[in-house]
Amino acid sequence: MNLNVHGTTKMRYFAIVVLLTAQQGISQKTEKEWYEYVMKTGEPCKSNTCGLGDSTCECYLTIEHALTMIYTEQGQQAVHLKIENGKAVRSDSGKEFERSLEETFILADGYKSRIVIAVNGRFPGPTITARENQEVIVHVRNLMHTDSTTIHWHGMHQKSSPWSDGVAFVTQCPISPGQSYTYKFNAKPFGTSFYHAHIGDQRTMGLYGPLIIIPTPYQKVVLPQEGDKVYVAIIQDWNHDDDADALYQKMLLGDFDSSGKPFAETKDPSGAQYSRFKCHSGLINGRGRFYSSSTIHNGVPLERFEVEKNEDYRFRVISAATMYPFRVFVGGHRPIYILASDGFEIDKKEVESFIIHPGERIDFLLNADAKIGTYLLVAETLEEYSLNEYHAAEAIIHYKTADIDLSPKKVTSHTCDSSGITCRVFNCPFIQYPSNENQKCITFNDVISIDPNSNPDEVNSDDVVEMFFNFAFPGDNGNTPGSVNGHQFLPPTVAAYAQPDLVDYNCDACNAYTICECTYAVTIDNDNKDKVYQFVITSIGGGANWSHPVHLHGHSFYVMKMVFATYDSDGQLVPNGGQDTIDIICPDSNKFCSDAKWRNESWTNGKHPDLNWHNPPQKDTIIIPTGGYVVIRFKADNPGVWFFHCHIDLHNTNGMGMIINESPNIQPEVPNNFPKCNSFQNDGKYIS
Ligand SMILES: *[C@@H]1O[C@H](CO)[C@@H](O)[C@H](O)[C@H]1NC(C)=O
Ligand SMILES: *[C@@H]1O[C@H](CO)[C@@H](O)[C@H](O)[C@H]1NC(C)=O
Ligand SMILES: [Cu+2]
Repeated sequence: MNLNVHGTTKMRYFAIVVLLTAQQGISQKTEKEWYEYVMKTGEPCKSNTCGLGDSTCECYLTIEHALTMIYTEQGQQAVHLKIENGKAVRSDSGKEFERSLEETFILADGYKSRIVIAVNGRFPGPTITARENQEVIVHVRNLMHTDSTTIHWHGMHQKSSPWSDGVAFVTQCPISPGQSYTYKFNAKPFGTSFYHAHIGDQRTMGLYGPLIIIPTPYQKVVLPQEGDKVYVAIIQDWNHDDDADALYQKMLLGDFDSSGKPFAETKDPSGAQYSRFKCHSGLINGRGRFYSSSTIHNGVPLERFEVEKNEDYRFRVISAATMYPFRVFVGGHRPIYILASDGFEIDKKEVESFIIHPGERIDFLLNADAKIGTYLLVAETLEEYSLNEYHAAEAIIHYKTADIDLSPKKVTSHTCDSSGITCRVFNCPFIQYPSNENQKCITFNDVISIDPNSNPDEVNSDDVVEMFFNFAFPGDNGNTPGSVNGHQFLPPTVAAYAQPDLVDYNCDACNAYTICECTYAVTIDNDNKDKVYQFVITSIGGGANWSHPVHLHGHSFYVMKMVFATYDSDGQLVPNGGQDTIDIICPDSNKFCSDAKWRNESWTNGKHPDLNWHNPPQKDTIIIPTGGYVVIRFKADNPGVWFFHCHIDLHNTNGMGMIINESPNIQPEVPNNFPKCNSFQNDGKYIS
């Protein structure tokens, strides 16, 4: 270019160069540079997005394998870490690291170097914080070598974007190794949510992270919602030994020690069973301590929450667990106050502790009113196990002005004596603790919604469609797969939403008397009337004995009623005391309960006489207590193909899930060029 000929050209050129320079570092980065940039900073989203007044929230997630207890510095040999006095130090020289660096280490429970899936080099993944109604854009890059992946945005309704729900083979094809995919969805509803892998058992490997949606400023909500008085604690049950597929095999076949002795399965305090998945330790925000006995731990540095005396804090607790429910309490602090569940605000409830099941989120308020010092936030599994073990996730709550104890002793739970205050425990999967324990269960029947987005009138209709779904392990000896109404879920081999014609939904071979494997789907709202649906979700019959946290995609539902089995005064399940002998009939003699009905015919079509119409709470994941049932309602106003499944990862992969195909005639078209997957088989023939 001859810059001397036209002065104006030169000026314009100059202006463009200045503009480019000013924006360098923000909008001029290539996609690859953005992925690298957010890995370095630890903040997953572009800095000029996600704020108040921004219309979008744009983030980058890199998924790759990583090892725990290893530190790698650019251009240097990797260093193995060991634990000393509540710190992670170099195992060769014992040298300590700066705290800010130590905080980025992937430690898990410090037991040995075990493989995990990291997001942006972190475990768990970084928190994405968006604002209600923002368009969330998340670029996901899969750098794992052998595994494909997808990410589900747990709690988001995905209205008008059902293909962005992230369920492998239901709403999309998996993202293959080396490939990237961009999710786009509206941030709704507000509250505490999370993102996690939705293929196989990858969540078990650590592919999860918090997703927080801040309400718009005009919403009437309980504060704080953001800032330095809000903390996030994401919980997981941790196993040392293996990767997710090995854990699945062990659930099926048994888990044996080197002498050939099988590990015992554990039970909850009521006698309900858990499947074979050994919880070696619990993690909060990726950190936990391994207890080699009931009192001796290995001192792994825990997540730290700093508090100031007499200030109130909101803790957003998320369960990313694979299997176990956790009972959460704060040492030295009682009561705590429940503020929200699954993102929905509820009337403040005073409790000693609460129970959180896989897939649930519970916000609580802590008043930091104890003597200044170091305390523990504790989440103990509900398991009953041998006296010389302890399965709990812990994090430090530290009063800023106090000296810190980096390796505090285990905290035993509060005493619940009859002279003092009975311990109120929120969200038990059973109706009562043994009567001598002085602990009282508060359930979702006792909760009042105060969420500004709740409107139970929308499900108060005389024209209700009622359906029964039994989540259980029914079957004959040797063949008792996880199933819904006796259907073990067979995932499609294509992206079902985008390629409905290539999915074999035929379940004709299944009936009330058989257990079978097929792609179980039920169509709702076929005539596009936004009808009200009432689901009666049960865990009854011969395949009961486990409680299941059931999650519905695409909706939040109103919890109209939770009904439990029969328990004796010691809080033990009574044999044959399930609701299939009380409110419900299973017509099949096998007790598969795939075709359940109300015993009292006048209850059919949504006429259960005892539903909760007093501001029922809204949720998207609810525990179905063994032998019991839960009645939920929602309005079918969100066309899409929604997965409906047990949120225990290993139960889900075993087949305890199904598809709700909502308003198929008006489902929105996928975007142009939406990735489709080809099956190697077409019309029953292999393509060659
Ligand atoms: C369920 O538990 C009861 C009582 O503990 C037991 O008798 C029954 O065999 C169990 N059923 C299954 C399917 O494990
Ligand atoms: C059936 O339910 C109705 C409505 O709750 C009740 O009035 C009636 O007594 C019940 N019938 C029986 C046989 O329990
Ligand atoms: Cu389950």
